[in-house]
Amino acid sequence: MQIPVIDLAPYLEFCGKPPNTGEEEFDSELVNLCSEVSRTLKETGALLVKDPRCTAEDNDRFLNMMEKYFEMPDDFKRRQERPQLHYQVGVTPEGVEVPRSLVDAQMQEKLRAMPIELQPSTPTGPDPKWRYMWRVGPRPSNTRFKELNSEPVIPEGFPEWKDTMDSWGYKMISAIEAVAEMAAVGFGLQKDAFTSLMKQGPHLLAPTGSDLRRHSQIGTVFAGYHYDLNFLTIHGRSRFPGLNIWLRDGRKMEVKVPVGCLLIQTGKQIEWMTAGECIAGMHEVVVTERTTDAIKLASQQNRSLWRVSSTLFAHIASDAVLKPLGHFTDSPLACKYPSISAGEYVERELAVINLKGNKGDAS
Ligand SMILES: O=C(O)CCC(=O)C(=O)O
Ligand SMILES: [Fe+2]
Repeated sequence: MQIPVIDLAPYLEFCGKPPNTGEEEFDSELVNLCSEVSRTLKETGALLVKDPRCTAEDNDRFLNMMEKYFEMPDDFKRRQERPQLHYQVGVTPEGVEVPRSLVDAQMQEKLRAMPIELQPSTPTGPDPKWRYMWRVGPRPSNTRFKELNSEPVIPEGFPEWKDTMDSWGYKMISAIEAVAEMAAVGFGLQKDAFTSLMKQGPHLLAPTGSDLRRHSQIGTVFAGYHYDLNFLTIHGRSRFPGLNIWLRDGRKMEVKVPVGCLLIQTGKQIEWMTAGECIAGMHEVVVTERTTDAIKLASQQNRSLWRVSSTLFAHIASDAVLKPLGHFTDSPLACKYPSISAGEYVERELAVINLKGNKGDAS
């Protein structure tokens, strides 16, 4: 099975046409496109999109800067560490974030029941990847969740930082917003059912950085098997492959993002709002043969040997309530998804994966 590539251009063109009252009727082609988006998210937890606003050049500019950053000495990078803000801004050093599968007994039980060839790699400890969290978009002036909505951190000596991060971040959020609208229509909800709750959300451009000079052994787990705790995640193309995803039917798939395309993954917050119609996509990042091939090529070409991901976590606003939306309130599974503020939900998840003090309960 291949994940289809959805070209967002026809949808964006329609939405950009004047007069844009937000009330226009979609033609049957657009309705079909929206259904394909929601169906693919439901069946695979992933989607490839092409957005004319997000170019391969934008992605490259971002990756070049992040490679330069992750190549800096550890003590320089640790100056951007903000554990007191739950690492939601600045750098997260290697060896901090714990993959959910390492600490969640229920998840471990499900893993043991999977056929051996489909089981994920077993992480032995915290992830060896670094990460940088850069807040994108307006922050709420008043929130119950200050740590999740903190001032951004800018490393010294990177004058292009803010512009590069913001421009790539805004572009990827725009792509997510289009997908979120299309998914809402496809799921039979109001077009803005998701996007209205994303306003002032703690969206994070959150590239991971993995040092392939130190960790290049096939089977090395950079990010252990987990789901994302946010609404939808979007990734530009990484220069080094390694991401495996699990489809809803249990099949494991190595993801190949074509040049100029973006990968979308479902997080726990869309699962909540659709009462499990769509479930959070499970995934891991592991060194594979394709990764080592890319390492050889990069070495020959004298390129950076840091694997940088172009990951952006789009969130529901911290003070908004997560609950099944619209007709999903009538789902028999709705009781599994009780109302909770998105910020409280995020804090509970962060505690489990070691990013917030006072470990939560993983059950
Ligand atoms: O490094 C990557 O490609 C993605 C890592 C990931 O799954 C995450 O950051 O949640
Ligand atoms: Fe992830």
